Amino acid sequence: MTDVIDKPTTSPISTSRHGDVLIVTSNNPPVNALGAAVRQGLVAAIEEADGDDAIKAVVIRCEGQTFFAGADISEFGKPMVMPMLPQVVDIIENCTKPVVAAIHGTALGGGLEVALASHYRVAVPDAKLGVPEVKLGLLPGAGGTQRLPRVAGVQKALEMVTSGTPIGAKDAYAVGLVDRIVEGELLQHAVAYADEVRDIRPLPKSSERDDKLAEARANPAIFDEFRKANGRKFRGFEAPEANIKAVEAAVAKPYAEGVIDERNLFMGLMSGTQARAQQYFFFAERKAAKIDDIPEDTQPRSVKKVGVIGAGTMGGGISMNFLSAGIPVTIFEMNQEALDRGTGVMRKNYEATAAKGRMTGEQVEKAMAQLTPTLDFDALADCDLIIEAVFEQMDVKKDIFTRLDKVMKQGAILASNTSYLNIDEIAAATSRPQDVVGLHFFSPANVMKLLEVVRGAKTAPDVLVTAMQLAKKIKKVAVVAGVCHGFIGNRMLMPRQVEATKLLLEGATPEQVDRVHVEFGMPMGPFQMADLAGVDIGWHRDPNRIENIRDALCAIDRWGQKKGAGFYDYDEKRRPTPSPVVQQIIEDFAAKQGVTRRQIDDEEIVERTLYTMVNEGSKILEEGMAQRASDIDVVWVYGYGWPVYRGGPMFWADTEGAAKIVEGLKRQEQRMGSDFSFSRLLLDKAEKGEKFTR
Ligand code: T1G
Repeated sequence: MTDVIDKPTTSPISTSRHGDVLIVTSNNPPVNALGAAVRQGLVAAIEEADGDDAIKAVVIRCEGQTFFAGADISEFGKPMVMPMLPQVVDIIENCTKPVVAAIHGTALGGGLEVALASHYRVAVPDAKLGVPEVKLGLLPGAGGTQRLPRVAGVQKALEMVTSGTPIGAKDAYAVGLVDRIVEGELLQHAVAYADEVRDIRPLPKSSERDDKLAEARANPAIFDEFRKANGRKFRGFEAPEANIKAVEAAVAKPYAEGVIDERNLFMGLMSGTQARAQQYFFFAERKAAKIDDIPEDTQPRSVKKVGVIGAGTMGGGISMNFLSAGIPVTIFEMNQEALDRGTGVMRKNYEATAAKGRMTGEQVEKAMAQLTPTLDFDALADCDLIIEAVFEQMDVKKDIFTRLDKVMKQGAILASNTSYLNIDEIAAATSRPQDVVGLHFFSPANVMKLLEVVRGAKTAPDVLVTAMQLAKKIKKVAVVAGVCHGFIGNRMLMPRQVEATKLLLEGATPEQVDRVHVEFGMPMGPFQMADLAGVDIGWHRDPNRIENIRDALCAIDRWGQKKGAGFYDYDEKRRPTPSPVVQQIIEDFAAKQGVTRRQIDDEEIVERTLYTMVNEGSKILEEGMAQRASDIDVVWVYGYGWPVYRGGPMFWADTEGAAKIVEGLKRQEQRMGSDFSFSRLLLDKAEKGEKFTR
């Protein structure tokens, strides 16, 4: 029998020489994640450097789109393969030759920790450096929480580890995180820098630096001040506090002890549900971009010019997404006054962004210069994509699509921003249903990241691929939804609203229902949300026709925050207080309907509003209205602020367990009456003890 010869496994790490500089190159697409083979290769390279007197310095660099973008997240939860990253970075730092990290793309997480353990860092101007572990429910677990404050200072370190937001090379250079910004050929400059430093400076091991800790040592209040300033943002999350504690340890203890605290805090987070939820969500968000039944090589249509019909809040917000991405927009309205108002709001929004320093005045002008307002419907004819954003009335939409069918060039994509109407019915008003798709933006459209791409029965594959690609270009997270009332998000919102309103009649108060949701982790509860969005949305406008609590509120001008009163009363700073008027309206309604009010516990509110959402999500899955359970979670995290540390409704359902959810719903079934019916899929999962999301 022939010997079994191990296939030579090519390491993603290779070394080469440039004079007496050892160049260590990682080639591990797509993002040079620090998987086991990369870690092993880095250790071997440092050993090579240490073991060869002819080598005077080392450069660590990466091929492809980016410097190391962190640990390999797909390894999490699997058996550990040595060497672990903390050991690797210590080996780099203890290399007897100076090590220069050559940074391009995004040096993130473990990638930045490799750079921090290197003695010097050079970067190209558009490089970004960050520690996004907190977004995965973690903290930098390879010395990052101990080295970063020593190199960049405590305040900057706190901001970076708790936000997870990368900083640019210039900002990094300003705080000492990057030693030199180099234009042009990065490797050449990095080698030149290695030549410069090898003899002139002692090796500044970042783990031994203390100069930037002094201020925090003198003012330990910096940590509690930071906690206070960010309390709201971190509410419910475990990882930000653990990150702060790790940086506190860096200030209070020697490196060798602080790094043990870091390890313990890291392991504590890694074993928790929040980290699992947030790591699940990292992949869920990326999976949503894939359409399972469309070949990967389907070519998108070219979209060089977008037309928007309607310059209202939605039309304006939608237009801004494309203008900000450098795509010209022609915006159509029925009259000059509406057109001027709409474009004025867009300019105001841009100027507000510029005032916050997130845009320059020049960028505002550039964006607005690509906007062509028009009253001439035919001016839309040469657009590659049209997005209709007029009010939610089917006959109005059908009329517009019939007109578009006559005017638009062949191959143009015709989209509706409808939030729940039937796309197939709209498509049937044209001779080109294959070109019709739903693009459901969430308000405010220029801010909210979620985009539901509603797939009609006849929507062509390349239209869908174009929509998904455009979404990425305008920085949206797109999820494909089927044609049903409310698609994915709003469809799950309905049972929540129905039960929440019934709970008011039966004895709960708006503030109790909202509190349960806010304590759960939602940014606001159903009634706070109604007051923010407008209680009058969908109201029939007849103050004499009062059939439910909302009608009663609208009839007396309680349309929500915009009127200073809705389910709550609001002061001039829009701070809410419970309203006796509303309470009386609720009690009158209950009396009229013969409902006996009773004490309602928080558990019932969870079961009747959150469990029913899971039930609806399960129906969406069994009807094929969403490709996968994780897509539903992406919709709810990005569209409604579901706490990402709970993964999303379906991931959360798995942590609760389908059986427990079915049990809770059975307890409430009677009270919910005909408004409720069980999802067969949910019952099935409960019976078999199966999960939705993994
Ligand atoms: N591990 C594994 N796979 C990753 C990955 C990672 N770190 N980052 C990206 N991918 C995959 C991703 O799933 C996708 O796969 C493909 O690469 C392209 O990603 C010890 C513990 C780098 C800014 O959190 O932020 O270090 O879908 O679509 O838009 O302290 O990816 O093609 O199959 O996002 O150009 C910390 C996460 C890890 C960075 C590029 N690092 N990645 O964005 O591409 S924890 C992160 C990103 C850690 C240490 C700790 C982005 C990107 P597929 P993509 P992109």
